[in-house]
Amino acid sequence: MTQDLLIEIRGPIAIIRLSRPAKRNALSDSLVLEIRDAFQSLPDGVRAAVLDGEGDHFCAGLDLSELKDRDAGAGMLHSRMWHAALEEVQYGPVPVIAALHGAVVGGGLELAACCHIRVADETAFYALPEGSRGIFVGGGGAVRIPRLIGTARMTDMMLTGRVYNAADGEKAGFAQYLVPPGQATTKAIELAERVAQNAPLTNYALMHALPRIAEQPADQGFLTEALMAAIAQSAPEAKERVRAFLDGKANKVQKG
Ligand code: 1HE
Repeated sequence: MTQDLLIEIRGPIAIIRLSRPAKRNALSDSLVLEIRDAFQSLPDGVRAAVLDGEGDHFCAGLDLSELKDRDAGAGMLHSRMWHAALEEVQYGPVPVIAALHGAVVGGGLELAACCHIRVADETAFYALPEGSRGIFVGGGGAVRIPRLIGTARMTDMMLTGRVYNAADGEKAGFAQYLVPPGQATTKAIELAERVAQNAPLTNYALMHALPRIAEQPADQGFLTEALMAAIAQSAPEAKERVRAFLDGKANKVQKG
């Protein structure tokens, strides 16, 4: 095991940092497994996580130096290993906010896509160089990226090598927040602190039920929604929060 992933626990927030800047945080097999392990073993009190990258770039994608000499069977198992690791991020214990800057490319974009919120600073750029390297996405990107930006945009990126800058990337749907250079992690932590205050069951529903409902036919989705709503509202924490509002003790929604 290497030390290419740094984990800092700040109260209810875990800050998880890709820390291989000399290789632009390229994702070696060992780093992918470290990410899996980190999300599998977050301490109990953690309620939200921030994922960012050290140096000038979030992540340069798959470590291409490990790609050589892999046959078809090994290639399939390698892709499945990525799937298993990134599922731990998407369907792990807490919402994850990605703080993006510089290159968010290839497998780095696949990693960002499995997070629940993406904050990008104005240096961020998005690309899928797999197309020009003669390979394909293998870290869940074929499933997750079209859900962010649409199949047509992803096809164009891979066929033509198109690179989206931060502003166009936000419009296309890569990131929900765009901030000045160097501010992505600060903004992501601020959002994580808000997320950490939610009832855990609400966060669970958003992470685990919402994406499944989105994949279900409408009649099944309505039923799943009703079941999840009933479970969430029956938790003592939900009752306390609703009571606090009715008693005038909770915040009103403020105009945006
Ligand atoms: C790497 C990698 C890497 C950098 N694997 N070593 N991803 C790509 O095709 C993107 C490849 N990388 C780049 O296009 C650029 O490196 C960046 C735009 C990200 C950054 O540029 P720059 O000028 O800051 O850095 P650099 O000089 O290109 O790279 C610095 C070092 O990092 C250099 O090594 P050095 O030993 O010569 O110092 C690079 O070789 C190394 N490096 N990126 C290995 N990706 C689950 S399937 C997913 C499939 C994919 O992700 S394919 C897309 C792979």
